[in-house]
Amino acid sequence: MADTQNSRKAKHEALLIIDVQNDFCPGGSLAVSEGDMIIPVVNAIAPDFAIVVATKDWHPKGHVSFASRHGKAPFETTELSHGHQVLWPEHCIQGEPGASLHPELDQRPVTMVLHKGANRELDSYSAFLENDHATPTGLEGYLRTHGISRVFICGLATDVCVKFSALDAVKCGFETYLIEDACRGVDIPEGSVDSALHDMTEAGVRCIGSSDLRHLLGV
Ligand code: VGL
Ligand code: ZN
Repeated sequence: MADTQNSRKAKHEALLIIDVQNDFCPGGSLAVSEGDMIIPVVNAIAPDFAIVVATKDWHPKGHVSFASRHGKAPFETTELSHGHQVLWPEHCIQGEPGASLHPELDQRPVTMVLHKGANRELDSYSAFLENDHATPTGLEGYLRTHGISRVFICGLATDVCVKFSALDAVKCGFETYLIEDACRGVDIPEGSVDSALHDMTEAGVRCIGSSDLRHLLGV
């Protein structure tokens, strides 16, 4: 393990672990294929960072993103006042087991847990801004307070919350890296993961593998 007292930790870099929750892992209500396979990778890299944020999708019952609320089927879409909304199976309901971080995720290196999507009428894919693209979660301020200039992103799902978090990280001015082998996607419709990787790269996100990390961090 790298989390011995004298191991060096990256000081100006933060790790964002997006939504590694039971509902997004096999057996969960919105399971991402192989979602749990990223957990050993995340556990291995997190101790290299002094600042580690774990986000949780955290919806009240009857959330606006739930297909059941609209009498529609999961993965259909609807228009809301602030834009287009994909409708999901009910997932990550506040306080329920599906919303817990996966039990195999090592929470010891985590310095902040951020709950998002708690507004019943507004979804929040990004860890930085809710889906009105205006309401901040406070994460930018937390990272700036700690002198962070580079963020490394991993978690679930590549084509939803990971993608929007990475795009907003770039917009906030952070040098932004996606750790590809520490992410998995929903991929509905098929091809969504590839197009998400394309969009992120276009926006300036650097896609790396976990084996590149220690060299980049200089730890
Ligand atoms: C997510 C769909 C709905 C995610 C959250 O964490 O990627 N996906 N809510
Ligand atoms: Zn959600």
